[in-house]
Amino acid sequence: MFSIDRKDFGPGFTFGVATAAYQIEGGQGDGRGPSIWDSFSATPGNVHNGDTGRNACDHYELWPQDLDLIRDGGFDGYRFSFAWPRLIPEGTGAVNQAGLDFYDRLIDGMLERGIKPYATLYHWDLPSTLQDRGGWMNRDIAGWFGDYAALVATKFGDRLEATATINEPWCVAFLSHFIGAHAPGYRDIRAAARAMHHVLYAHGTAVDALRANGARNLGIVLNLEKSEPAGDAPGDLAAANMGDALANRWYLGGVLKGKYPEEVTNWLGEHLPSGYERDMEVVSRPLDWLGINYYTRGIYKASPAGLPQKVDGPLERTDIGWEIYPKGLTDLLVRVSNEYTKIPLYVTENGMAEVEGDDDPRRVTYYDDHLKAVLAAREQGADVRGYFAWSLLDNFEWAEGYNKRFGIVHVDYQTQVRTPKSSYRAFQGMLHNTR
Ligand code: IFM
Repeated sequence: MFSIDRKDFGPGFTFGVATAAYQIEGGQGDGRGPSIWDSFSATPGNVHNGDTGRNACDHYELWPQDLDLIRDGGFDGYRFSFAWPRLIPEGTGAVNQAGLDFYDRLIDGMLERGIKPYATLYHWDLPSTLQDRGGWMNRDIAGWFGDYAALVATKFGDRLEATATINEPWCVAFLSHFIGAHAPGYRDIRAAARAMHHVLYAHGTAVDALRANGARNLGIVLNLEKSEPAGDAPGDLAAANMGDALANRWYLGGVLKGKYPEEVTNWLGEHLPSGYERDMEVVSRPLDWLGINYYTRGIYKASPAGLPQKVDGPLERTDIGWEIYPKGLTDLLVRVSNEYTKIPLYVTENGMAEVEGDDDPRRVTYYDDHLKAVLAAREQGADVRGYFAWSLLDNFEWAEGYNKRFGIVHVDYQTQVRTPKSSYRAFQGMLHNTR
């Protein structure tokens, strides 16, 4: 059980769970087009055990029982993502009616159960045909993404509580085009520089398209880390500063102030799209809320290669190796509130990977401590309006395949049987009958 109570958060605070389309849906036979994660995961060596999202949690068929779990847990909201290739199989042009029908059923199913739909347009499953045209490296993606956003706004906007454009642009750009760990798996500074700008230019373009077509309550979801130096050496301090600029300030500064950090523009230099400055007004379109995904901190030391190097810290870790550091969440929420924006903040993801099992006491403690960290941030003036646990279900954890489990509900991937874990029961105990 948690040590805190729903009442501690006051009336109107939203509790929810989060998932993403490619990680849970399966359902590839309805005319959905291929995505970059289908080809990336089919390429030997990219994903643990050769796992793919082909079947995942079969949420495409089993969504009614998944929504029942959300309702029965007492959650107010469900943060889900639309699969772009399910709605527009080639990325642009023809729309897939079966895809529209699926999200109609899903959204209506939420509303019938009293669950508020929090949508994300892009959680990493780019239509493969758009990758063939350069994907996030091609400036035209802003227009392609804007058209897709307009479709979502037109078909579903009146039923959505809130809509985010992009989930975790750092992952879309840097992790996928510079580090190469996620689809499309590039390791190239020019590819990264272009993706880093175009993902935010596409975000702003989508905000315009969503608003023009009647969607309301618009935001973006950033994954932020608490960047800290390994020691007091000037090199470590500089490394932590650059780590912070790359992970946090590029996105916070771009979206909320229309300005990228100079350390990063200097480093990227000629690789950035020329004239990117002219796009910054679009990049920084006013938003209604900001989503923050928080998992851990980053500890940096100077590296001879020039770029900051992450090192392991001494704290207890989750099953994926990330340090458990609730204070980092408080610090980040307060920092964003003090330095960047007064729009409402939401913790749109927080959670931990844990070894398989239905009894997950470490996860109960993790959630309890991070919920207390949210309360501490609110006491220090951060306007945090909601908290979404990652994730409702064990699911396809990208390059880790099905090996890492983040769910508050266990999934047996052979039978697709769902079993609530102790952490689900802890939320249920706190939330039940209070919606
Ligand atoms: O599973 C991911 C999710 O898709 C994005 N945020 C982090 C989670 C855990 O790695």
